[in-house]
Amino acid sequence: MDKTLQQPDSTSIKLYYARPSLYARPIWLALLEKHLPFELVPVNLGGEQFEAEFLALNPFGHIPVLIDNGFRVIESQAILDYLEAKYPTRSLLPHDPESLANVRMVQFVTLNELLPGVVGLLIHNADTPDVQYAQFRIANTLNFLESMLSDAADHPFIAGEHLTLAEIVAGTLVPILPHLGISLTPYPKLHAWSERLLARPSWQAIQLSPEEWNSFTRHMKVIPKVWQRRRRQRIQQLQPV
Ligand SMILES: N[C@@H](CCC(=O)N[C@@H](CS)C(=O)NCC(=O)O)C(=O)O
Repeated sequence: MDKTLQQPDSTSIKLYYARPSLYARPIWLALLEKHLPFELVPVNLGGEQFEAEFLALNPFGHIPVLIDNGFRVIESQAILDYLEAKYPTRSLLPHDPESLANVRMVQFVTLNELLPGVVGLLIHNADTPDVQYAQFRIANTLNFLESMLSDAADHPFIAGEHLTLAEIVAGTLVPILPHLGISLTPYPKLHAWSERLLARPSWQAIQLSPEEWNSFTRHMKVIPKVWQRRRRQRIQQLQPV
């Protein structure tokens, strides 16, 4: 057996995360779907990400960070690729070019369109052009995702029969939209897909309570501005006088 593809021992994988983090949740799901043993290390995003100990792990001060047997990986999509290459037994990526392209499109459209749309909706005030643009980005993405799904019973996932990184990434965000007041009813295939994912043990294991969602949406109104201020202060401190 290729030594680089072996199963980890029970303590070798550590995931630095926060329960509601939309970037960390896909990693958490991938570890569960791959049935890998791992340890969760909570990071308090109220400031712990700016402490020297954490900056030594990720100089950009973001979660998620994955440590596997001493090897450090930052950036959520790089972590997903690493896990897939290192632990391919329960594969989350198709090999045929068209399915692979579909999966990658869904991953990146989710991160580059849907996620900024959702954040825009949470941080801006109602009835402003910023909110209208956020709503447009969300609806545009949901229409796109709806077009990527099929009604066929043997095609329950974006890439067909098997769950992939398309579900791991888009499936972290789409099912929470109803908590943010965005109904999935106009998107019947996406709605059914979302319900299928929510019924899986891995999705249930990472489920947040209504209180956690409320606290997350309240925090999102202020916390990105606090992070930005802390980052500017850090850059000023680093500048030569
Ligand atoms: N591009 C990074 C983004 C990670 C990111 O922005 N993480 C947020 C949590 S959801 C964070 O750590 N925020 C704290 C901060 O920016 O200070 C990735 O994909 O991993």
